[in-house]
Amino acid sequence: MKAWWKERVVYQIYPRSFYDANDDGFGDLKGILAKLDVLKDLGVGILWLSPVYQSPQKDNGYDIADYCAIDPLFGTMEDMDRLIAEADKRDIKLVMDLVINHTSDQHPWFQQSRQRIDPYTDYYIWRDGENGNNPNNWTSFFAGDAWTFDPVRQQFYLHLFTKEQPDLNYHNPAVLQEVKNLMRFWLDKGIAGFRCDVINILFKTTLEDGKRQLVLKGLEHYLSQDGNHDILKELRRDVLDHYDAFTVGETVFVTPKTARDLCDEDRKELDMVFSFEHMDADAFYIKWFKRRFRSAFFFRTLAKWQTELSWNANYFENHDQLRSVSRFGDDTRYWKESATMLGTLLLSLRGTPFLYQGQEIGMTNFDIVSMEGIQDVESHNVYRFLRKLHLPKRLAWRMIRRSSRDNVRTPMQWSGDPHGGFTKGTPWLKVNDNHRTINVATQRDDPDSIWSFYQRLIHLRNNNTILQHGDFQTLKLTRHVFVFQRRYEGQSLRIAVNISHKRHRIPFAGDLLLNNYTQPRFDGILEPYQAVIWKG
Ligand code: ISL
Repeated sequence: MKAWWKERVVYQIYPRSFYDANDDGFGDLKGILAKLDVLKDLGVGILWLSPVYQSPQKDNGYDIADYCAIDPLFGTMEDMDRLIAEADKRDIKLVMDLVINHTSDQHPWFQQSRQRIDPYTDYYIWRDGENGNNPNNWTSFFAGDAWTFDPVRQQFYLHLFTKEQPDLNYHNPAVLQEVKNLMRFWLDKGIAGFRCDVINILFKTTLEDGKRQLVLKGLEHYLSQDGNHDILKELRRDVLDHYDAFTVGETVFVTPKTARDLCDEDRKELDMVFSFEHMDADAFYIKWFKRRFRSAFFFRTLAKWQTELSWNANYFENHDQLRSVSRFGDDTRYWKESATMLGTLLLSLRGTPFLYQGQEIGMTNFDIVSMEGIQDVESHNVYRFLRKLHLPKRLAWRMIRRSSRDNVRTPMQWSGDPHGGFTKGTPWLKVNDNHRTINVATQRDDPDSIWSFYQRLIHLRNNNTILQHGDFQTLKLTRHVFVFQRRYEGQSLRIAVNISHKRHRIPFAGDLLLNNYTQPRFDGILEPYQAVIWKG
């Protein structure tokens, strides 16, 4: 099936860090509006906005207090309507974040639920504890207990994330009706679909104790349960099928098998899912407190998912992960080469490519120097947890520095001006000092920049049916080199990338369609971090 969402490149916007039009230090909807032409010029066809709904912002909007209102931090509903209309004029589709595993504790549903006001009494997961203890041993994704006692209701409620994010109760059919209504509200406004937050953990089959393990106790009782599949099928049947909408699920701990169960065409649940396995390529070594990138694992995992799923949601970065050029590339000596190599790989895999803001200029991890500079609620929770385990401050900070989501949330670097041209006020999170050299303004003027390379790359993908629809075959996969082929209707393209500092010789050659070095013909030598695409 040739759906529109297979042919376009998605660009994720993290609104609070994108562009600040009113100089209060936070990015906003008017800021996105102001930059639409730049995005159009880059060539992206779908924008995914991280949450802009009304929220106390405990988890930067992933704690929603009103699904049908815009948070004043980001603007008004009028701004949103205008953004939808202006994007549409430019043939750009807008996708919103759908966060329905939990709400904010400030949501009126929760406020009424804690007072046992019907029909909200059972909208959340409430239980008595025994002798003042938690109802079970489950732990939260953000470290610590998954239960908090509410003094008003005199019961515990479940929260798989922060305590300000109570989990909804999908054993109550009224909750799913609410979800359908809010989805229709946005689809009727003209949005084109949803990125569905932690969408495979909605249904808690039982509340029994979880297996004994260090992290995430309880997972087996709520991960990709049958009840979850039923919910997704119902949303598809009753809502999504009535619109030309698409969904991408953020699905934690999926394997190719469980992913297929969620997004195979005949299952009618989600259109595609984000998997996480390739993100394990730089496993954390406690002994050295160092990240080590296993490039062969990275390539092998990508190839495995390419082969095992008919369609993937491909990404190397998002608002929860580290900057890919710092993580999988070399953000100093081969900064430009590795950023463009990763871009080439991402956009030539089979599936819908997702870029995260700043990736197109090679933004790097943050340069924050202490815990005081960190905003991410997860980092603070984990830090507290590590300190409780008596880890010395210096080591705990080192762990946070290497993993904090703030690495990727520093404001977008628009120019070499103060605060990277992101705001004239005080930014909510410090802008990386390297904005003086790494920024959009400089790169858009330079045909040899990462931004200009991405523009050519996106243009190529937007206009090439082989890259959009072709099948995938690995031709060569070593620790440093990945060569694969895409074929469509009797034509094929070959792609080769080198993810190392060394030169490599491979038994291929051809006239190049795209190259992040300068030679017009490929003679089989791959320079450090070189990426090439040729017909063959
Ligand atoms: O971010 C993670 C690790 O650093 C993941 O465990 C993450 O919490 C998980 O992928 C779920 O993420 C999503 O839901 C969270 C929110 O904080 C994230 O920003 C969102 O992407 C709760 O809504």
